[in-house]
Amino acid sequence: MVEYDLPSKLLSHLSIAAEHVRSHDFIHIFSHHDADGVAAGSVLACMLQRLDIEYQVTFVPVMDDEVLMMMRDSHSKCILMSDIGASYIDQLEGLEKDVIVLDHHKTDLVAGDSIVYINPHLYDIDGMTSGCGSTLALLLAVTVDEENWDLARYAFAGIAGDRQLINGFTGLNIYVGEEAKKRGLISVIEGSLIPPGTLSQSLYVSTEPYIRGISGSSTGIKALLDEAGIDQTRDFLDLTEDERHRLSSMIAVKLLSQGVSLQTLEETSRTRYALKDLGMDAETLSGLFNACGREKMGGIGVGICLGNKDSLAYARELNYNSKKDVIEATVELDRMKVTPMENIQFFDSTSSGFTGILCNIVMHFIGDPKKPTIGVNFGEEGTAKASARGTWDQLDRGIDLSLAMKAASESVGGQGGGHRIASGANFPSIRGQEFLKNLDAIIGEQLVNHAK
Ligand SMILES: [Mn+2]
Repeated sequence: MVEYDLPSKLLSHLSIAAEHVRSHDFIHIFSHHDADGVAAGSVLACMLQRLDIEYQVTFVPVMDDEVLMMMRDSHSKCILMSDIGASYIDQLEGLEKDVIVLDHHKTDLVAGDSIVYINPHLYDIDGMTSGCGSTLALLLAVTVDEENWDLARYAFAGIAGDRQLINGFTGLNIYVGEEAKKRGLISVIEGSLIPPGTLSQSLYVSTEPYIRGISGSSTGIKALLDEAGIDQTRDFLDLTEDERHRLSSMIAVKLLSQGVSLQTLEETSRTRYALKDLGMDAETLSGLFNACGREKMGGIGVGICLGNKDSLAYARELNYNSKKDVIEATVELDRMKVTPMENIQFFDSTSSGFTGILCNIVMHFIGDPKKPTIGVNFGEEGTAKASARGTWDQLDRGIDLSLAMKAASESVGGQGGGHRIASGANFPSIRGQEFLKNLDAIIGEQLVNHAK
């Protein structure tokens, strides 16, 4: 059992926030619209519902002046923010309301005295890896009432959404994880390559892993499961250990013959966390919250946390439909082939528009794992949008996609940048070939300079 104590400053901030919450009869929650934000906002809404406090929830794509205006115009005297707020923390006092901010994004801005501001960075905890919006929302909910620990299951979906479960629990998530395990709310499932969910569906829309001939193919799935001796209607969570091993090994063989790297196999077969009574794991629920947020229906997430079965069914359908669009675009791309250049590989995503998503899939499951993957949407009005994805291994060999995309796009009158491992660029569509040629050369130089 891992012992982890919450920082005392955090505990005192949480009890101040809880007191503020209890003093209102109507609270307006504002949260981000991604999986973490939807989970966090929904956990908070559920907390207020149980306190019999009236509430309104607004999910937003980004914190900006318009959102600030909405907060000012809100009929509530109390604004409770989750997964947003840090970037505006110095301006919130101007709202002249009771403001509570639960955010995990790093900023140098300082909060006004009257703002209740909770952020892992304030306690020297890394908010990028070790505590997110949902972690903080749950901590507030259980500070208000210990009975709210059941909401940990939904918070875990948010934590998974911000990819804070990838390397096991760290920081604040250790505390939340251990408490949730102790209460039997989450259980650890050993990693496998089988996509979670009902097999006939989860294999069909599976892009992580994308299994050539299986993903997007009902006949392929039937043949695979017949050979494994497993019925298509079975759920990943109900498989026996033996069945799980057998099916996972069969998928591994397929992926290896497809050219997938061992590292990707390892990353894909990561540990899963099953959520008690919900019949799914944290990443799956995260996908549902994400789909709700993206479709501007974050309120469905609130319904899920409140235990509404229709909300859950609706979110499942939303998510399945969007995944179906992605898998169809992936199968099509796999058929069309990715174009190899000397140091990079390239595909045209104009017809689907899923540039970033396809880039990840190509990088890990379709293309050459040695070369960075570039997707270009030649899109509307003469401006092309490109995404680039690399692997840690490529970074180790000297590749920096942030610098390369910036230089290549600027060389053709565009702009770009981002992270070393993933970045983007815009440039005039008609200069697309020139852009790719320059990018290929720049990556080549990076490799040569590193090798020296
Ligand atoms: Mn977040």
